[in-house]
Amino acid sequence: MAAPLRLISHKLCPYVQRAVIALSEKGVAFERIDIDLANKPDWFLVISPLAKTPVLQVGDTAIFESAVILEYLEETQRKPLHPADPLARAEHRAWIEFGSAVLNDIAGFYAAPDEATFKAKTLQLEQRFARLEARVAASPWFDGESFSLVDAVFGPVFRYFDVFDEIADFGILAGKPILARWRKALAARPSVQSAVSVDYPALLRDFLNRRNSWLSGLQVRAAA
Ligand SMILES: N[C@@H](CCC(=O)N[C@@H](CS)C(=O)NCC(=O)O)C(=O)O
Repeated sequence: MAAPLRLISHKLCPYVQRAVIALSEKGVAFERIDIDLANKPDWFLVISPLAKTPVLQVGDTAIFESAVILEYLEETQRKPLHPADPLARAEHRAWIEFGSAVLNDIAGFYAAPDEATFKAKTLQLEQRFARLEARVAASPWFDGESFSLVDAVFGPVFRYFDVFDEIADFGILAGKPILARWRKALAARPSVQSAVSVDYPALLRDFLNRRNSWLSGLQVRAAA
């Protein structure tokens, strides 16, 4: 019998979400345990060498780093989410890395302490998405008819913008019709929707408020 899978998670973490989406697309049963990253449990620090979510526990083995978790699931579970062709697969892995770089930029955007840094991060994000717009040629998914791991990575990326858009239009995704279509398709995908709980927007708003960043100030003013 296969070892049971437990995903150590956090309610907002986009890296967790990509693993949850892959598990759900593959129809794999797993137990999700959400922890408080502001108050990490001792048992989590014992199993997680980098003290970050996600961690996939497979029996007694703890696999950390979301990209590694995705590859492990790809190798052990049915319904491939990577292309079969090695070159296409390598390119998908590269765009998964790109997705992680975008997540770092998003963290820089919401944590920017002052207007100058905020504007620089906004521009950087706009340029990243312009690059992505030039690559996404297919429909409805990143590479056409088959939902892939790249789609699993960008579902959580676009989800941030559902909350950012309530604060203001920062112009980051403006004039990018291919990304607009892709974002819409991803938001309607059941695996993407169910990777977070219904309180995700409220939790994200609260998280952003507590950053005390330039964006936090804009959010407070937008809500007033
Ligand atoms: N490269 C890691 C990034 C994971 C990551 O940054 N997780 C965040 C939450 S989304 C975390 O656990 N942060 C806690 C901390 O840094 O203390 C991956 O792909 O799994």
